[in-house]
Amino acid sequence: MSNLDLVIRGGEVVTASDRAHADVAVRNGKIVAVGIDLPRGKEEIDATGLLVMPGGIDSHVHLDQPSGDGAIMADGFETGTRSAIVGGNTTVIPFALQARGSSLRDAVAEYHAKADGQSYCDYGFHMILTDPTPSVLGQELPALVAKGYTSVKVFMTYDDMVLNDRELLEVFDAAGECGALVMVHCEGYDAIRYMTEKLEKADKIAPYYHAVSRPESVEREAAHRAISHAELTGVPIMIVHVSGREAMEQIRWARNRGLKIMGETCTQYISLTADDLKGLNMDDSGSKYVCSPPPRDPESWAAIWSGIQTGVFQTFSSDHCPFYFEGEYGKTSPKARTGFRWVPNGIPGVAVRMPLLWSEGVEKGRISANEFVALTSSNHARIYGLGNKGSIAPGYDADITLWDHKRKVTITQSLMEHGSDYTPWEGVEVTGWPAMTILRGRVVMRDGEVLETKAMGAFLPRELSSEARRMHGGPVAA
Ligand code: DUC
Ligand code: ZN
Ligand code: ZN
Repeated sequence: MSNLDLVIRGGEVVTASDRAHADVAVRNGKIVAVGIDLPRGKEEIDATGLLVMPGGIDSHVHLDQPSGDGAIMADGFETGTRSAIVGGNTTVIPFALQARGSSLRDAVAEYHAKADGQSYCDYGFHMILTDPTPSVLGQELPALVAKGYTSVKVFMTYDDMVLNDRELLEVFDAAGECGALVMVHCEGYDAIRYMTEKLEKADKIAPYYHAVSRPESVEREAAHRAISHAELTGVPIMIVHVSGREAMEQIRWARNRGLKIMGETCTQYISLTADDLKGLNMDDSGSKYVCSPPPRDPESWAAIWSGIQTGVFQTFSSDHCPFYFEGEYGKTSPKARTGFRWVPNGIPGVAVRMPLLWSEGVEKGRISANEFVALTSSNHARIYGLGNKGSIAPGYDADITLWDHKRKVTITQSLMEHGSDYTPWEGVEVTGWPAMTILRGRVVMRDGEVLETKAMGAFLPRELSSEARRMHGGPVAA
């Protein structure tokens, strides 16, 4: 009797550094061998003609996150993670949001209750910090970091989340003390408010004006401010969802000065434009594309590609932030129809992140397959402290995507398995699609069909960011 649970045979293994025809053997959910002519397993998968890659890790998704203005997210853990595995992902990291006046600990506990038993893939939690009181920064944050919630997001905009400069500095400092990695949403609150009010006075309230209200200069200014605060406190930060040249160049500038700044970009910034927000004749359908920062233009796509190719961006995420288009709580709710200010910010994209990056990146010769793996999996594991994930080698979790790099697919809502009632990429044709998703040695998705594996997804307490520690020239924490 074989002592191997599973052998994936005949495929081409691609990691962030290597590419070779080899078999992969799995026992007890772990990869135990990568080699030629491995012994038979209890289960065998023929991967001939497919690429065998680490399962995608999407370190930026929002599931079941409350929003202040009455909008309700279209995905909880069940549908959001179904959509994730359909897109070739095996781990997601969503956000536990601290509401002002509440404790961070409670936010994390409540989020566990939402996730428990509902997830098709593995998951960790980032925390969103909106109320940095002395006890939150001095006691709750270090205690939670020690328990594996090792990253925290802060916002430079939104009424119910914005932190002022003093607060940002205090969070950076506290994070540096306990080793948390800070993710920063860089858009300037006052500039957006000023623009929004000005546009509203001129009766420019259609969804398109969302993009006009937060131009690249608003993102660039905030990115520069966040970078300066990181320099002052000596703490590494990750600037998330960078949309175009301006903020990208700030990160490049900072890194050239030796500052510890990481960068993330997302699917929408290589594939959507602000013109998509116009919809048909400025009708509400443009709200399907409202997200923050907004998508820009093809010149920005080129700038983002240059940032990807030169290592300014280490991670490529979806920023899956799903809302309904129709109905009472989404993008065309009665309130949202009164002006772009009330359209919920976010779009669903966890299922299309890998196919769109492959199609636009590898297929078009902009990046290698190895870089694809780094951008969609390995770098997320390294930066966010998932030591057992993100590669195909003995000892790693057997989280694997069998990738059909020749398959052409037209993206359509019925393939997405998410809770939203639309996809912003409806009708877009891609080359490259996941044929199978394997979570810790078990097939969870085959040819678009989700197998009955709900509740298999496990919570992942995370280590401190090895990348942040490397950039810091030693431990972030003592
Ligand atoms: N920030 C995000 O990270 N996601 C969606 C909306 C936002 O402002
Ligand atoms: Zn954000
Ligand atoms: Zn986000």
